[in-house]
Amino acid sequence: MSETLKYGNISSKEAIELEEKYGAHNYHPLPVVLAKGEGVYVWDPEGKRYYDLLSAYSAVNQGHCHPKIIKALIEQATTLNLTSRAFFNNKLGEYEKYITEYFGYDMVLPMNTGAEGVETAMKLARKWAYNVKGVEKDSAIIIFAQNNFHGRTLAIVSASNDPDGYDGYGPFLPGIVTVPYNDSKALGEYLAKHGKNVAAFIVEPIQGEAGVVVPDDGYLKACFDVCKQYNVLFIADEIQTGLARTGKLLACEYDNVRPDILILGKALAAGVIPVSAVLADRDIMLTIKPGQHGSTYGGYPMACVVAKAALEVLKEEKLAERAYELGEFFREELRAIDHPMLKTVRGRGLLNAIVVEPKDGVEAWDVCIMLMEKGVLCKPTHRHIIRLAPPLVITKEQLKEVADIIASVFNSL
Ligand code: IF1
Repeated sequence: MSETLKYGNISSKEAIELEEKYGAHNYHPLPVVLAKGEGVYVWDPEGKRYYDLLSAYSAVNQGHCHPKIIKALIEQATTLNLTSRAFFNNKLGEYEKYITEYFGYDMVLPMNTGAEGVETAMKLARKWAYNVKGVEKDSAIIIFAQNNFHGRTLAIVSASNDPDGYDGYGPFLPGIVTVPYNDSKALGEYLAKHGKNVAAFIVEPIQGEAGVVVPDDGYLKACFDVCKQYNVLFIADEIQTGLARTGKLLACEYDNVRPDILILGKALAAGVIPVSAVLADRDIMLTIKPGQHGSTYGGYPMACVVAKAALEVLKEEKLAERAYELGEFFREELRAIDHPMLKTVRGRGLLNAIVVEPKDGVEAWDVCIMLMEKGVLCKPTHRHIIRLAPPLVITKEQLKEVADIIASVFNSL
């Protein structure tokens, strides 16, 4: 490689070779190496600039290296880092007050990754089922929707029906069942038979990994209502859909649903550090007692100040409203692309997907490679779906440029 380096001290080629040789092969990334990010842009080591249309799966809603959030991080990093929860720290309580008032819940349980948030919600649901609802010992059931994606732990992949997610990892966690997504009747029928033992129903308001599958209006509300009928907790995994991504602070707002347990992650720390949170009211949250759950880093001072800044930015920059309006504009632009390989455009706010009709061996992956060459980064899911989710700080002009690049790629096929 004779190209001169603009960022860092190794080339794209060297970076890829090192990962190939020394890293586990549990991913298949696009052949692009990122060395710098700012706002909606990322750069490779050689200095080529790209639009980021993935935002680290909606973790970077506030944009790369947001100045206010990075300032909070640096100030805290040079003051106090990890304390563990063996002691109190002077940032946690303030953050807990802020986030619970922000979302309208009594209490929060802080964790780090999304998967930990989902695990926490599952544990809470079981505790609540035994201690409050009165389900018989060891017989609580948690219902998931088919084609879900909630993370990678053994408990969570026990609810997966994607062989890549679960195959070879058995035996699986008992007490889990699935019902079809976007089918509140199926949920109701299951509850009519087994509702007595059901602790919770866990659902993504829009299924991300399944390909940005938007359910019918009223689906979440109907599920919520039937859960109430059988005294079952309605749990929303808003790790990907929450925090302004879909044009509302929470995607559940589209159906006027307030989940009994709300799980947040990803953009809660703007892609800076892993921060997740589980929110609920006291009757649920206080079923877990001291020593019964936790995490070394959960609620550490750095997480608290970064998450608080990340939440403030959503409001200060009106990112939910922006995502709503820009989403309408972006889908309109994309729908105007007239090409037989572009089958459908769907989504809400700035969580969108293009469904590609493969032709002559050209699949979503190949389209993503062509977009990458033209300076737009996105990732295919399921061979025929391309997810489009820019940081919410993107401008209308930038979005127009992205739509034009996408149009030019389709028109060259
Ligand atoms: C990867 C997918 C997206 C999530 C929801 C929990 C989690 C996720 C709704 C777990 C995580 C990520 C994980 C990431 C890829 C990505 C993803 F394609 F795998 F499905 F976004 F669509 N609930 N989603 O979307 O959060 O533990 O990862 O913090 O590489 O696995 P986590």
